[in-house]
Amino acid sequence: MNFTLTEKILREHLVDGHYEPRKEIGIRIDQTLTQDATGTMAYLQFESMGLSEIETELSVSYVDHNTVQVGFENADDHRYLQTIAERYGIHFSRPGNGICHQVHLERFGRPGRTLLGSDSHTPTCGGLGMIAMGAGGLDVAVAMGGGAYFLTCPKVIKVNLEGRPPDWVTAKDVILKVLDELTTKGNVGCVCEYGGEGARALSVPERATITNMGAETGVTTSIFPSDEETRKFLAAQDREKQWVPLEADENAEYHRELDINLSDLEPLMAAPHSPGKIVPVSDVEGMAVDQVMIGSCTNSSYVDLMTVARMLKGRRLVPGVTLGVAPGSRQVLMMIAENGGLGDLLAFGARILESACGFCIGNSMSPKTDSISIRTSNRNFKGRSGTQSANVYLASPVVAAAAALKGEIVDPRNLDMIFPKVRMPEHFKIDDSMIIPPLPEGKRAKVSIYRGPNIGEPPINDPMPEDLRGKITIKVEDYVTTDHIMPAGSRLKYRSNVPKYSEFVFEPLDPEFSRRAADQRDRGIHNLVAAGVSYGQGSSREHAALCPMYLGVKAVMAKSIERIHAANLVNFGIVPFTFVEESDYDSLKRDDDVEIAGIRDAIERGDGVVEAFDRTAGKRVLFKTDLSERQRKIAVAGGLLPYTVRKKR
Ligand code: MIC
Ligand code: SF4
Repeated sequence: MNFTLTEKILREHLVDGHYEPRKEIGIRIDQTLTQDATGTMAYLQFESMGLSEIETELSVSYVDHNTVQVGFENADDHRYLQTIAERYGIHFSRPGNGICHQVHLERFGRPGRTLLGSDSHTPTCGGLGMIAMGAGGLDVAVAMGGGAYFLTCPKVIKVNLEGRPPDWVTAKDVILKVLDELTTKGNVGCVCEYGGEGARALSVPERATITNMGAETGVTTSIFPSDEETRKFLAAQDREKQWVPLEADENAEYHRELDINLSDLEPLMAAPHSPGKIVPVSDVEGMAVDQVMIGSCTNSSYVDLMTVARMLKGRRLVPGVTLGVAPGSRQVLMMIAENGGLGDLLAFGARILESACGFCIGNSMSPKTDSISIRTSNRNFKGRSGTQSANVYLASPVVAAAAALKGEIVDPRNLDMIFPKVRMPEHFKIDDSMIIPPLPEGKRAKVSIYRGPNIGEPPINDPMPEDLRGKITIKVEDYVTTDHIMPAGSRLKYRSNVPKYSEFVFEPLDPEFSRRAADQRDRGIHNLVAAGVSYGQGSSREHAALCPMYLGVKAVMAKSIERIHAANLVNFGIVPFTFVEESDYDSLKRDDDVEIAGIRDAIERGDGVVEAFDRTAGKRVLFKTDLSERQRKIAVAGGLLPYTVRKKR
């Protein structure tokens, strides 16, 4: 047989179903990761399901998102997570140890294994030749308890990388080029598999930049072969024994092939307000910048930061610009501290931030009104930086450093400077003292779990009603992201408190939504959301389904819905409908009364097409539900939690 690398690993992990195009399969998950902003809810749900043991080879709980700790909430969550880890045999990466994806790549990711993480950038570890996927916290909780993870057999896109990138062109430009080709829509259910001589020449951290930001195309994951470079990286992390060679069969067939010649690439940027709005840096040269932020799980490796340090060494920051640098992990920070890179950054005028998500999630370093901010992160959705009027451009560390040097956007090829070629070290500094290993089994039961006042019980939904009688409570446009549905930034600290966090559902689009929805819910009216294409892009945050569920949302009616978000909707008992005729989107108006008689039966039967009646417009509208049998049962039960809990009884 001629298998793609993706198919090989998935087949090896198959525990449910048959590997056939477009069919749902269940796979065994070897490793899980959670981060604090999604993890608290994931573990609360783990507890609610009555799961008592971790059944994975390895599960790690990271604290990297909510580390600002204004008020007691974050610290309470951290303590809850630490005691949960002790109780259930989970590794605990303490705050300060780094961003989950960077640390997982350094210390835990293994070629050929499967990883499920409650964060959409979990595919970062695809750079090590593993199938690494993002999912909602509830799916991760189930996987931790030994349950299968369900996905549709993916369509595999082969990305052939040929040639070598010229000086000043980096891995970030490769993924920006891929985004330019694939765009941010239409890739649901696909996996990008990289290969070719150009791919072989990239180091693992460079590959990880590419697989990380592959998330922005909407693919399920991205993967590189496990080869000599993978062995080198694992050896440099003292983990050579975990290396296995892995690649696709020579005659494997792909859904689509994309050829990129790295020698032809130039420095690129993603312009406001989408990671898919790609422009050559040379097109925007000369634009004054206010802020430069270097870090995030996309570009905060040792090589990234040392390259920046070399560029800035001996120079001074211009007065009109702020520069922030957040090393991706404590390993990176300690190494640049020891070799003088950190001193060079400080001398230049950089503000050194904690090894955490920080600015990327908008909970610190928000730029000024109407500013231009150049960032090395992966998302520039409007308002994500914490400043609604800011214009965020995404770029490589060298483009960002060039902007910090000049106070304006410059194509780094035009700098009067030799490209500082920094190589990946042969040995990284290994110090895992900020990762607390699991307690011995005999000691776990005695651990008492800390629950501060910020930790609430996860709400459990009612089963789906027989008939749906609702109102279009909000109608939104195309490309609504989870940042629009459930804002993070200053609202992040309420992640463990669903009633409070629910007050901010759709806040950036319609601050009155939450009040209106709660009021309708209390009057027995079902809330409905009408949406355009790619609804739920971006993060894996299940709160974008959980909080609407709490407000009584029963269905989302969209032109298309992104993979992780659609799965999260089902997991919380909200039906993800898509229009049979997209033009019907235009006829639905806010506040229309919409009925779906016999919705429960229709979902149970799985006819695929459901008829709704818009009473206000006096019009019938047809919707599709592309749910597997398992998902239909979950939706009817009101979500995965009631489904699992009732099944157990
Ligand atoms: C993000 O980058 O948007 C986040 C914050 O990491 C999210 C997770 C979350 O919302 O907690 C993600 O990417 O899944
Ligand atoms: Fe953290 Fe940003 Fe990466 Fe999300 S994208 S995990 S917020 S660094």
